[in-house]
Amino acid sequence: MDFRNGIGLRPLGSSAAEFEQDLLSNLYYRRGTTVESASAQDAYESLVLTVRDRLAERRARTTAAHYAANPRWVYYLSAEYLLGRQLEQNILYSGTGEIATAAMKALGVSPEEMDELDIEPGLGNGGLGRLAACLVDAMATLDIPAIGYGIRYDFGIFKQTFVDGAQVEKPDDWTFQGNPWEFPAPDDRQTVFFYGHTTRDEAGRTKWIPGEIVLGEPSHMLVPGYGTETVNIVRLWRARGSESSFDLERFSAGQYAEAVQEAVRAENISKVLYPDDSTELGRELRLKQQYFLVSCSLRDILRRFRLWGGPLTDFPAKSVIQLNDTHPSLAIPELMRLLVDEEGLGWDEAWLLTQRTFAYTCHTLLPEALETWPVALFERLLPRHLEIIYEINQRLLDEVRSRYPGDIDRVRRMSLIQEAPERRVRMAHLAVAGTSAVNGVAELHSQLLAETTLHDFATMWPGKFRNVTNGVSPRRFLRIANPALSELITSALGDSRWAGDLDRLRGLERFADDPAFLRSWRDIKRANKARLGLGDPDALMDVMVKRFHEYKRQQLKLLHVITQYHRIKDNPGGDHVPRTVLFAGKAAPAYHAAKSIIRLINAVAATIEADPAVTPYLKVVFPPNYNVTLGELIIPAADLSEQISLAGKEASGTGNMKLALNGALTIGTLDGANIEIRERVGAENFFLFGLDTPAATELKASGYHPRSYYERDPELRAALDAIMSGAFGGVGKEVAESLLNWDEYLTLADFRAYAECQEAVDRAWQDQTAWTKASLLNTARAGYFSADRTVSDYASTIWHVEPVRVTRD
Ligand code: Z15
Repeated sequence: MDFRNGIGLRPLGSSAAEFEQDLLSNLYYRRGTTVESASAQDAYESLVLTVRDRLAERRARTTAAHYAANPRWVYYLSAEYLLGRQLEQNILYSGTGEIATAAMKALGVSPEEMDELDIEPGLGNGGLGRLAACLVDAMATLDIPAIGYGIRYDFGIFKQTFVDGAQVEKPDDWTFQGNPWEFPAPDDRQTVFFYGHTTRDEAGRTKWIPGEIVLGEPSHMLVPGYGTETVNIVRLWRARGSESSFDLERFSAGQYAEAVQEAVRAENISKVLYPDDSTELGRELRLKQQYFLVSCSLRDILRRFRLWGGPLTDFPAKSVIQLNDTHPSLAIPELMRLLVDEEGLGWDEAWLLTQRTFAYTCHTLLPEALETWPVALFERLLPRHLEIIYEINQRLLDEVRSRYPGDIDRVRRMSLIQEAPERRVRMAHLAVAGTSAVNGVAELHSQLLAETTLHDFATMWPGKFRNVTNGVSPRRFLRIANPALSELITSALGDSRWAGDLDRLRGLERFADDPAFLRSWRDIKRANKARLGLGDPDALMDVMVKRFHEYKRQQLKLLHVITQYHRIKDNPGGDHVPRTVLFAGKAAPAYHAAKSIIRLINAVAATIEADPAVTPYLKVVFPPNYNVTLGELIIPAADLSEQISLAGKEASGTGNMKLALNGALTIGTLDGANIEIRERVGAENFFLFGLDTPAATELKASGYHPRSYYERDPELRAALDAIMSGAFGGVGKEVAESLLNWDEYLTLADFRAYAECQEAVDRAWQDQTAWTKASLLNTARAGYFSADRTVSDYASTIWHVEPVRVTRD
C-alpha cells in the first residue's frame, strides 16, 4: 500500500445495502452471534461498530491531513467531560441516518430501542463538564486540530434517586456492558510518579525519586465535526498498577489480597468522579487524580511533539494547552519539571516556554470554588512540584516588589501561598502566573474577575485578561434534542446550514408576524411537552434545571411556588394561569443545605398533588437524575427558563443558552450570560427582575437583615410560616430557618421583585400570539450562543490557530 498517496483504505460503502452488509458482518465477526440469536445488545453494538467504522475512516484521513500540515495543536485539558449519548449524534455526523434506520428495520429493532441502550458517559458534574464537550464538538466542526484530554472514571456522576423525597445516590457503573465507542491504546501508556523525595546529582540537576509509580492507560472516543470531514478525539486516562505493584513474595506466601493491594490502590485513582460542583473538598485522592491527568497528558503531548522532531523551543509554536479551570493547573509546574529536570533547560527559558504554552479559563467567582491545597499535602505527594512552585512564587513576588515597592500587603495577597490559617497553595494564582491568557466565561464574569478575585493580577498584567463567552452545541441542543423544531426551521430557511452557522437563525425573524408559522411553532412546543409526558401540555411549562446550589436559588423559586399555592387556595375560582413547574438537578452528596431544598421541593410537590383544588392550576414535577439525556428531553419542552441566581454569582450559565435557543423565554437576574442573552433577544422578550451586582454588594455591606423582608411581606411570611409550621409533612424547617437567619444569597431581598415579575409572565402568557412571537425571537436571536462562535473566539484571540481542512480524496 502506498500511504503517501491517500490513506490506503478501501472506502466503506454509503448505500443502505452496504451499511446493512457491514452491520451483519459486525454481528457475525465482532459480536460472534447470528441474526437468529442476536439480543438487543448485540444489535446495538453491531450498529455502533458500523457507524463507528465510518467515523474511524474519517479519523484516519484527519490524521493524515494533520501529519501533512504539521499545524499548531490545541490541547484541551479537563478533569470533566459530559459527552452525552453518542449514537444519535454519530449517526447524524456520519450522515448515516437513513441507511441506519433502514438496516435497523431489516433487523427488526427500533431506533428508540437502540438509543435506550446507548449509555451516556457521565464523566462530569455540570456546566464545566458539558462546556468541555460542547467545545471539543465545535473544535472538530471548525476543523481545528485538537485533542481533549481527560480521565476515564470507572464510575461517573452518581445516579440520583429519591427515597421519601430525599436524594439517595447510586453508583454509575457506566461501562458495565463495556463501551463500544472507545478505542483502547495500551501501547501509549505513561508512567506517573507520586510521593518520595528529591535529590541533586553532581551536575546540580534535581531528580525526583518517587515513592509510588502508577501507569496511565489511554483510550479515546471519536469527536467528529459537523458538516466537515474532521474527526478529532478525546483521550481519557485510566490508572493501572505497574508490574512492580504486584507483590510476588506475598503471592507466594498465599497472601493474595495483600499481593494486589498496591495495584488496587493505584487503580483507585481513576475509580470515581468527585461529585462536587463549584466546591472543593480538598481530598488527597482528588489531587492525585489531577496530577495523574496532567502527567499522562503532558507526556503524551511531548511524545506527539517529538514525532515531528523540532527543537523544544518550538514547542509553544506547535502546542497551546487550554486549562479548564484550575483542576489541571499542575500542568504548569509539571512542564517546568519536564523542561528543567528532564530536558536540562535553564529556568528562564523553560518559564517563557511554559507561559507561552498555557492559557487558563476561570469558571467561578465563588471563594469556596477556588482551589487551594495544603502545603503539607503537596510536600508529601508532589515534593518536586512544591519546590518548583516556591521558585515560581519567589520570582513572582520579586516582580511584585519591584513594581510596587513597599506594598507588602499586595505581596501577601498575590502570593501563590496562603499563609493563614494554614499554609496552602493557591491554584488560581499559579494558573494566572503560568499562562499567557486568562479568560472568564461571560462579559460580567470576566469584568468581575478583573475587578475582584484577580484584581491585583489584572492590574499588574492587564494584557493577559480576556473574555470568551460560553456557547453550546446547536447540533446536540437543537438539531438532535428538538427534531420537530429543527425541521420547521430548515423548511423556513430553505436548508439546514443553520446547524453549522447558527447566526442564520436570524432568518426566522421574517416569520415573527406570520400567523400560520407561529401556529406551527406553538404546536411543536406543545408536542414537545406531550413527548416529555410530565403535566398538561397546555399548561405553561416553567423549567429550572441545573445543579442544586444555594447561589442558584432554587429556594427562591420554591418560595414562589408556595405563594402561588396559597393564592390558589385563597381564591379557588380565580383565573390562575395553569403551570407545570419542573425542577431537575443533583446536589453534591455532602451538601446538606442543597439536599434539604431538594427534599422540600418534593414535599411541596406531594402536598400540591394531594389537593384537588390546586391541581388544575399548579403541578410541581421533579424527575430524578438530571443528565444530558434528560436535558435533551426537557429543554425543548420549556416555555419559561428560570435563571435566578444572585447577581454576581453565576459565572455564565449554559442551560440559559440552551433554553433560549429552544424558544423558552427567560425570567432572570442580571447575572452571567443572562445579560448577554437579554441584550441579544431584546429586553421586551426577557423577564428581568432583582438586584444587580452593585446593589447586592451594597446590601450585604450595609448589613442585610432577611427577617425584615419576612416581616414586611405577608405572602413571603405566609410561605415561610407554612414551612415552619409543618405544612409540607414537617419537611424543610432548616431551609426556612437558614433563610430567616442568614440568607447568604439574598433570597428574601429578591422575593417580591421575583413574584411581581412572575405576574408579568402570567399576563404575557394570556396572549399566546405575542408569547409565541417572543419565543420565536429568542430562537432567532440566539445564534451568538453557539459553541462554534465560542471556539472561533478562542482560536482568534488566545490560541492563534488555523483550521486544517480534511479532504475526501
Ligand atoms: C462548574 O460547572 C462551573 C464552575 C466551577 O467553578 C466548577 Cl468547579 C464547576 C460552571 C459555572 O458555575 C457556570 O456558571 C458556567 O456556565 C460553567 O461552569 C461553564 O463555564
